[in-house]
Amino acid sequence: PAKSAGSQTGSKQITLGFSQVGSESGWRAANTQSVKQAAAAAGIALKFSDAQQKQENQISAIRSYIAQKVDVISFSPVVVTGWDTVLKEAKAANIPVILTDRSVETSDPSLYVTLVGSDFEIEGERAAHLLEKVLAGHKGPVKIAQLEGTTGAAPAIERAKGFATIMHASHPEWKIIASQTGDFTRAGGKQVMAAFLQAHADIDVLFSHNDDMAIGAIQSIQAAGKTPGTDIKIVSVDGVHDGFVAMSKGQINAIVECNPLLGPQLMDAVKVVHAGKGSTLPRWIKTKESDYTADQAAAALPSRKY
Ligand code: GYE
Repeated sequence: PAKSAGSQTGSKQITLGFSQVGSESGWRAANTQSVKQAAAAAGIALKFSDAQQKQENQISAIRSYIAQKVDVISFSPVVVTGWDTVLKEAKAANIPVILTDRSVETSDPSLYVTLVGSDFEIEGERAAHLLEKVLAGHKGPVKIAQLEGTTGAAPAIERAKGFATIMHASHPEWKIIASQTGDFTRAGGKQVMAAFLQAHADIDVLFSHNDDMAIGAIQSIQAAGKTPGTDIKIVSVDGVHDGFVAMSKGQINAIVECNPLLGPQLMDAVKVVHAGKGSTLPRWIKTKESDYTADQAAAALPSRKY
């Protein structure tokens, strides 16, 4: 029989079932592309489905991968809770699970092998430290509005937590006066920011859990007759292309980079797990990330990879 692309001598091609969160943001688009490209490059047969930010869709995708007897399952869990039942089904079928991007809360650590993704709590702390730089020289109270990611999602919970830790430890003058989810989308960011601006005349800072919501919020800030980046300082997370464009225009003041290009590390982990060596992997495979302020944006833009 003909050998499939990328397979080692005599070994059968690995099939990976991947359940993506959705298509909510520029980050997600880059992540999806990275997973597809890395699977092709590694000669791994990829079954891919988009859950449109709905947990029930992810659960059915995982069940269908179990029924199809894929070799490995990977998914980026939309929220942290509610996975034990389906993960136990995968375990019973002897199909190893690798989490990517986002983590789950579970009382049974044997239900997944490893997580390939970022440390979102540290990202929240980095956002607070970037805000310290952005506010350098500012005197007096700072009123902060926060656009949260999808409710119950690891990056929303942990970015808020990391930011609050630094705020409570070092900044009695900072206060979060409004905080709501914009579901990680531009439309959500725009709509929620418009409501924030109606309710509060005096917002100094927007902390947005991703660039897309910040970009949506910029439209509402402009519509309210204010200048984003000047009248309201903005710090966001991701570092997608359009975020960098907004930052190079001074509309976003600083961005915490969150790397979506997880495909190659995921495929490496898939191969190790498939070879039965999953126990040699760390429980958490992290990615390298940087911080950027508006003065660095124009120079960094041409070399951005997503
Ligand atoms: O920051 C956001 C996306 O889970 C890290 O999800 C990811 C987040 C990312 O929608 O843009």
